[in-house]
Amino acid sequence: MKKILITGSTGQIGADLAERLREQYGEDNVITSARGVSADIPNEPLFERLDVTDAQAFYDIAKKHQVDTILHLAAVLSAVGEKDPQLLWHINMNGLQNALEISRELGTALFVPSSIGAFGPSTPKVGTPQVTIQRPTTMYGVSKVAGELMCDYYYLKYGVDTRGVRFPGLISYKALPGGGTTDYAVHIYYDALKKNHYTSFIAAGTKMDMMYMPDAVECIIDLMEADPSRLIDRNAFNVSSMSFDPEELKESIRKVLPDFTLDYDVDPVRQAIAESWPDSLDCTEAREQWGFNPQYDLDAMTVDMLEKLGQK
Ligand code: AKB
Repeated sequence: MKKILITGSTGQIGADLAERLREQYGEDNVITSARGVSADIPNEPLFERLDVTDAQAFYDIAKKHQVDTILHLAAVLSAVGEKDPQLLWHINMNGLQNALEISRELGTALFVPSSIGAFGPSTPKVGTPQVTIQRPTTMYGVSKVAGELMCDYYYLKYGVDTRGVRFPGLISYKALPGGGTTDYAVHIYYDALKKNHYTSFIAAGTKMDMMYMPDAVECIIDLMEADPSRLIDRNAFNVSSMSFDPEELKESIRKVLPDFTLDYDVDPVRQAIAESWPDSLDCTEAREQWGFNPQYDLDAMTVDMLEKLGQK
């Protein structure tokens, strides 16, 4: 990667990723972009307003900055998608189609995140393999499976350098997530510091894969910098660094805040989504093909989250 365009850069991943990429590749080589509906559009010199469903505008920005890599993060998440599946399909699939076509025309590499949402109730729940049954029951999942296949197709048919991972729930102190099922695992830290209490919309006993954002950011860089001759798979690699349910997360927080309490007001929509997803992914292929090596486990993440959020 030398010159990089990030779409959806004001979202949860983009905020951390842009900062890290500027450190590594230089300020002039990271172009951030987002639709501009958010109140806090960043005051960055290389920020572009971009609706990824506008093919011409997307192409013009990629061409103007002569980027060699597109990190396509703009997407609607799982819980919002269940409220408005048509909107999700429009943004996630038309945005992806544009990213693929632009990558084909301009010869850029393309990173597209998939998700644990690409799996469904008939997928093996524990030690979920890289290649397995993918019959998701959410529109988010449908778009992720279609997206993985589209990216593979463009690689096989046109030689576009597409790469992707299946992200688990991502936890960050910099930006809040925007309407996913795993969001409880971020909100809990904010409420732990503010109220020493959290009411979870996900039920006790519901395990999901998770990862701390610094590891997710390194994961994107490592995959995009990986020697292509080592990649047997491309779209998309299972990645995860921990798997827990709300009770295990509570116990981890209690090691730092002993009086923290947790109760439940379960949201049936997000609970059903969570139950349809795996408990724990098998990440062997990511480790072997490009050296996936996350640094944070649950307790290390909890200590860092509470410290950094406390400073904020
Ligand atoms: C969501 O919950 O929708 C996302 C995801 C796991 O892809 N965080």
